[in-house]
Amino acid sequence: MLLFPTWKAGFLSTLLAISYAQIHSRPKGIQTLGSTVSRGESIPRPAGKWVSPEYRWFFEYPLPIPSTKSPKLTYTNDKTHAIIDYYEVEVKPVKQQIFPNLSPTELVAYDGVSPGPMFVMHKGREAVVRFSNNGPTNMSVHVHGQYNRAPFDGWAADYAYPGQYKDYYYPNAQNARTVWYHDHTEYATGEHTYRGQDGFYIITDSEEQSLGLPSGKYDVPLAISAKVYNLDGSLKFDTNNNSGLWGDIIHVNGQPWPYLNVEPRKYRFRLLDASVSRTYDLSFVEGLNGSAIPFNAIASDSGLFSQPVNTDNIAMSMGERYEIVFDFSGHAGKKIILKNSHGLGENVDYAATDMVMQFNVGSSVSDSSNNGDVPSSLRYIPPAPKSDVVKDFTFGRSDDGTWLINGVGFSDVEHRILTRPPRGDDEIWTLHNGNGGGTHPVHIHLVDFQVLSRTGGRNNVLPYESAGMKDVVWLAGGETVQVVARYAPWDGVYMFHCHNLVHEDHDMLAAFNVTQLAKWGYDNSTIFIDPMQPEFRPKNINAADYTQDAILKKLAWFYSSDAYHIGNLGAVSSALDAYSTSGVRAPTTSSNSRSLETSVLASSSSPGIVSSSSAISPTTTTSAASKSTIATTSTSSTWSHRGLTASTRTKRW
Ligand SMILES: [Cu+2]
Repeated sequence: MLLFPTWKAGFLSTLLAISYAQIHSRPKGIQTLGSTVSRGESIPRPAGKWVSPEYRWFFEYPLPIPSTKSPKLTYTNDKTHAIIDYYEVEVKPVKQQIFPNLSPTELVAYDGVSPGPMFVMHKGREAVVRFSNNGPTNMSVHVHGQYNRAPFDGWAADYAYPGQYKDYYYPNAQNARTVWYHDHTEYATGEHTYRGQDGFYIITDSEEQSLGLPSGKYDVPLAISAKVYNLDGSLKFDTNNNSGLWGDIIHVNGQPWPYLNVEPRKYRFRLLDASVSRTYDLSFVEGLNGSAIPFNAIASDSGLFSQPVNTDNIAMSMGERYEIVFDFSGHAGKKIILKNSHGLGENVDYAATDMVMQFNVGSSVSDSSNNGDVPSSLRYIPPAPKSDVVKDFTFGRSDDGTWLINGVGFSDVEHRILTRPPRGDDEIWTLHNGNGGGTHPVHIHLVDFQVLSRTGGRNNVLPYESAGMKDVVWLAGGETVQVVARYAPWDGVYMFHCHNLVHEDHDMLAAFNVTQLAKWGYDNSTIFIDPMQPEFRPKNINAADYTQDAILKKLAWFYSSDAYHIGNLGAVSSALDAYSTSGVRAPTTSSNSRSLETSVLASSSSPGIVSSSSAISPTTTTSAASKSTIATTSTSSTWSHRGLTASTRTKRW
């Protein structure tokens, strides 16, 4: 048996000391923790390896809770009373004190806070968020976990330069879920996110609210990330020869190893792995020889499970979210540590990367509402659809060190659209971990999927992976994973990629094109399929666009575009259901999709600045009611812009 007496008597009192013996002796791989935690007289002081300056303030600073963003104004349509909430976020540099003994750390963050302000969206209320780039680098914003139309999905080449802004139009039409927003700029997503551009975006709905889950101050988002610092307190971005950036300083909501004072009752925690490359195996432990404390996992990336999953650990990779309900009621007056296990996957472990944060449990409960048992039934999730369409994607490293999907990267402009699912089709994608090994959290934009199988590696689907719908699946070394999704509700070009952001940026990012189904009655005048569609591109910041009048006009213009209208969405879903069960499948390629792709390729290989001649001219000349997405052959459109005239539309679609 190996022994690692790594904790020394330290300098602070009353906290816990952790013996690493059992942790370090475990074989590699994901396991339930049987950790050894001993109560000592002093703070645990890791004697292991540091890359950053040694951090010594464990559990001394409180967990920051992101503030909830408020809309600046709200648009209401006169006729339909539909609502669009309008928000403004500014990307800007900020200095944040991370090390108490070093200079503040320079970040570039949403509203100058990292993580950024938290959006709490109510299902059924659309939103437009204007992101203004007053930072030093390009910016593209992806709301990860929501089916945005392609021009608002943060396409990597659709970036705003410093001094530009972009309006992102969001549907908020899906079931309650923990979504997050982060930068997605081509070849720079990792560094931009690392330096501060991420935040929570939560969708709630009445079904979720009726469940009596812990809410308000008992519903806590926890974004976990890992970073490296230089001696002067600045961030160090070292990708280790593009293998990964694991980081030795663990942050929760931007604060290294924080504490949270809790009451002895139930809490809902929304866990997010916001790290560049670090995966986690999380568990809660208390006291000497404490074993992992069971809790209920209730949701993952795409919302609530059908029923809670009792577990004593959660293994998660980058981009994944898991929600849990943890009950502190049996731990009054105690300290509970949220731990991470060492020896996991491809991680490089450092002195204190096996600790995340601490909960100081008080002795009394100030509010006992929503503190009952987790309901045994949380929501209906349909069984995984059957499909005989199986597509293979291999995530591997080429000889020159580049990370690719089926040998293709995002810089391979002519080939990066790897597949063309017909709109509404159910497809099984088989994801293989290929050359070069590595851990690849695979994120597919647009869809919610179900994890069907995992062979090799861990060789099983974890109970909390199969209990709900997801948008990221962890493809660890040696593994093959199958996921099934319906490629809906929108057509258009979307990305899928590895969420190890170092891999993504070098160059494990590709695309798929959900193709239209003209023969099923879809209106071919529908726009939004080109993520580089000119009128939605970023614009130069100018005061005239920020007046209330200009904003309301813009919102009316968005509303008239009929991008998401709920009534139409219902019709789309019904038509897709009918299509999907009809057994008839449309061709997988068409001249239409090909010519669209030509446009995408051309626009994304250009510098991308929108000239003033193609600047947006808000119009509200067509009522929404006249623009049905379904069952019309109308080609009328109020949209006129460079490259999408009526004649080219006919040719392209
Ligand atoms: Cu990867």
